[in-house]
Amino acid sequence: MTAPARPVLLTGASGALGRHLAKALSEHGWRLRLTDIVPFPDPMPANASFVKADLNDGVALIRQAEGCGAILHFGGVSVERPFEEVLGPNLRGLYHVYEAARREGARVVFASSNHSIGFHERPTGNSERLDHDCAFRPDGYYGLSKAYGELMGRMYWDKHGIENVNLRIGSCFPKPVDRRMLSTWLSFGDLTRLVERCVLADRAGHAVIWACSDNPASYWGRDHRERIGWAPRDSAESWRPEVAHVTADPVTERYQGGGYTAIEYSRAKPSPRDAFSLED
Ligand code: 15L
Repeated sequence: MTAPARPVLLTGASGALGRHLAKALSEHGWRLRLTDIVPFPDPMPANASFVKADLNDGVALIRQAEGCGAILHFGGVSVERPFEEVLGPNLRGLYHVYEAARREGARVVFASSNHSIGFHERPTGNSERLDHDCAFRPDGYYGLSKAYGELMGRMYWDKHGIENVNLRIGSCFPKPVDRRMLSTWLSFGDLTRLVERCVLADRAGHAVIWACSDNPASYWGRDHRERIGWAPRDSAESWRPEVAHVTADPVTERYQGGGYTAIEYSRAKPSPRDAFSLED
């Protein structure tokens, strides 16, 4: 495995995905700058350094990104939270990441989420799988911040030529733990290989990738994976017998975002299925 010519900055290094990537990419010889608002909990990987910083601090990010060829932006609030808690780390933080990338001419790999499109209904067959250019249907303030990040990537590519790959991550955990994850699960191995291709691919432009493993029950179809040369190798399907569990909540079970869609849901009735196209 080749290592990039320039160091790579990883935000959110102390989170679950950040810790995994720091270790895995370091093992492949990558030079890493790690940052997070909380201390890095693991032994420092080879060729890596850590600086504690807040994503609200744009000057700190610019310093950390100096000389970097790519920024893996995995930092910020990673679950649904009230708007005021999401605002600083996720919205202002994205601006700081993109401004740092602009100064360095660095490529951004953005940990977006399925929650940017979480209010799409779950498909009933392969023909109804969602493509990357579907409408954003965020399922809360967290998902909305991810849609904003993808659009920020669109704008920085169109206006400044800053390349970016937006990973609509499904559910990246050691294994699927409920039935929804048979569709949304992303293995750590597939995540590592995906991030490697995002950085090493000759060209990326503005790309959007459904970041889930090769799950037969996936909700998602076309995206830009061929452009970067990635294909997932793992599959959630072998866990099916262990994860039969379905919640009793009709909102959770109806939409792709699962439980996030039901948080503070206040429609008197769900939107009618047969009128759905009228609401797009
Ligand atoms: C996410 O975006 C979250 O960061 C993660 O904790 C999971 O909730 C995941 O989505 C999911 O939808 O399973």
